[in-house]
Amino acid sequence: MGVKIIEGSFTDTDVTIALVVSRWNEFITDRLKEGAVHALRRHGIPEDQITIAYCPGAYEIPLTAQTLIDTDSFDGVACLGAVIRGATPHFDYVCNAVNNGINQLNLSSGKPVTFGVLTTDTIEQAIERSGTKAGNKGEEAAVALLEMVSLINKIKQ
Ligand code: INI
Repeated sequence: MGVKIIEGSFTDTDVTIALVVSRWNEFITDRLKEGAVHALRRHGIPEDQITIAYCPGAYEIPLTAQTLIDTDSFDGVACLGAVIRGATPHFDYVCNAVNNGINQLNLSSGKPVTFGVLTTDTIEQAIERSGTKAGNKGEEAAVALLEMVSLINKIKQ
């Protein structure tokens, strides 16, 4: 009798995925979206199983994601946004709201909602994390979502 291990795989292509993409700092969030779609395609997810919902800013991401989840049409949601620090505390309020909102939604809905929201001090840091020297956080959020969808399904089986 061995240890029973449950882990997600990346081979299940029969999944429906939603991406929430905020338009603020669109130069960055468009790259996150491209990274996410590219990763899903490379994992064999057909395009007609991917839905993209655009919202104004990162603050609006949690409600958009919650509304998508409530339709029961998606196995999980990847949230993509970019909050870049300015001269006022606004940054902290937006970061707290999007972080708390996504965190709560994960737990209350029981469906995976992944966090591909950049929270950076500078535009350069955001560029580095959206497809240049520090990878692409949109891609990471999409791959983490596939793993989580598979893991949650396996645990429930
Ligand atoms: N929204 C972002 O997604 N990123 C930002 O950097 C940002 N800044 O810096 O203000 C931002 N603000 C808008 C916010 O998300 C809401 O859309 C707005 O407050 C209306 O509710």
